[in-house]
Amino acid sequence: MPRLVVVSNRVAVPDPTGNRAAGGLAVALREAFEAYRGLWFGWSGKVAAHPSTEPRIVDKGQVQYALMDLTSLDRQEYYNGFANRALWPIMHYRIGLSEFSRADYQGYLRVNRTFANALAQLIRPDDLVWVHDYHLIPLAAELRAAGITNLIGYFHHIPWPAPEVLGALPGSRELLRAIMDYNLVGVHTERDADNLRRGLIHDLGAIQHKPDVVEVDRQRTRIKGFPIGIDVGEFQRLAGRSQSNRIIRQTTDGLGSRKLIIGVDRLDYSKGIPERMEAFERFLGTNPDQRGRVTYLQIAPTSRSEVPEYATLGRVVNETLGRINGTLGEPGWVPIHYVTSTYQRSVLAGLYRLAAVGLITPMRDGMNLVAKEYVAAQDPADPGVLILSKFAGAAQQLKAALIVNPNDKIEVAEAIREALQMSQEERVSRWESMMSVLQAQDVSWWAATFLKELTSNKTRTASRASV
Ligand code: GDG
Repeated sequence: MPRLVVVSNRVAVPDPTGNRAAGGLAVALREAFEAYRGLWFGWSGKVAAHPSTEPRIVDKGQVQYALMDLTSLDRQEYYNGFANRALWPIMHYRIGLSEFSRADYQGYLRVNRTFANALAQLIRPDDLVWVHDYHLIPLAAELRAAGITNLIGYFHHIPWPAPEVLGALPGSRELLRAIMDYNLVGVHTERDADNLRRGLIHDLGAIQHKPDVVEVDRQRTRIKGFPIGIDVGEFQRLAGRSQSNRIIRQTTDGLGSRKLIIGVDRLDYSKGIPERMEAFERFLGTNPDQRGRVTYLQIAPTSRSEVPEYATLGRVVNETLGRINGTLGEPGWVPIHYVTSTYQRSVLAGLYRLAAVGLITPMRDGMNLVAKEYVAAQDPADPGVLILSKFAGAAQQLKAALIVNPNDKIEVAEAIREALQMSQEERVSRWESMMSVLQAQDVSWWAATFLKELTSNKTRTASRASV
């Protein structure tokens, strides 16, 4: 069995008590690491004045963690700068928010090169290398330059935009060129895969072979949709026993007979939080009988606070929230509860289950795991209703949700009314249909399918034909 080498911007090392990390990627890779023995390489999250060019190795049973520190300039240019201020907005179709700086781009390339050179020393001939996310697009090209010929896969966790959008970013052709150094590229949806293939054809003159294989300068790569899933059983279990939790009991008592609408998102402009609050305001305006009978809880852990656009978003959310609660609230009833703390997964699962409506309306999202977690956490006999943006990758799978355009506040407001009035029979039928998708394509399926495709002969023979 080959060893699995995972590379991601941040590495989730289990805490000293041995508890397994609960972060998204850690959960997603848990079973893959159990199947393969592995190494997980990436940024420690720490900044040092003179970081070592060799990783710090932490051994935890099946998995070895290889941690690199960054300088504060690296963090500024690579992470806050190019990855989060230039690439993230472009990938989410927000050209106007994208701040390109050549210095940041150079920093991004520099960190990718440093990581590749350090990682190249650790890679063994049969290792399977799996790189994650937009921070590390040039990593394979740098690994190839360092002489690594192993199979290397890349999974892109956020949307891949249409070529006309990506083309607005200086350096986008180089990023596309760097994609070709992977043997397999995974995105969440066929729409994203098609955007990437079209970009390669349009900007690099790639030739398309089979529907999912493209070739540039006699080098081939396969690009496909692999929708990420969740650990369905985990959320069912956590939600099922959540009633004993203090926060869940207090929330239940506080609600009384009121219905709960829930939104859970990192505080990020791609998630459509102010727009969603305004849609809820519209719902209350057009359904005055609902005032005092429904509460919207928005959990929004603060994220990327060193990036100016996120600070601006924080202010916009506070203003929108203040205005709505100020104008529509009453003594004894606050329309929107807004919290920026992070909750334990067990609490989150309990809150999902309490909520009659999951209101998940990103302006763009690669997949959106919250939508899936909300569905998995429901009581099978009396499930809530998912309202889901058509611009979340999850909408391609969860077709039994109420699918909305988050730009259309009237449509979202009407979906809220429809969800609150929906019969139990219809709720159960929609929920069952969504659960069957979640169970068929859960997180183990996702990792296993990607890795199987990466190791398959098909990929091997179709890739790097010229090398
Ligand atoms: C990126 C892509 C893609 C949130 N609040 C708390 C908390 N969370 C957890 C959720 C969920 C995760 O964070 C968020 O995942 P999403 O998928 O919704 O969004 P991103 O963070 O933007 O993730 C996205 C994903 O990568 C995977 O490929 O789906 O499109 O943007 O799991 O539960 N967890 C805890 N407390 C919180 O307060 N414990």
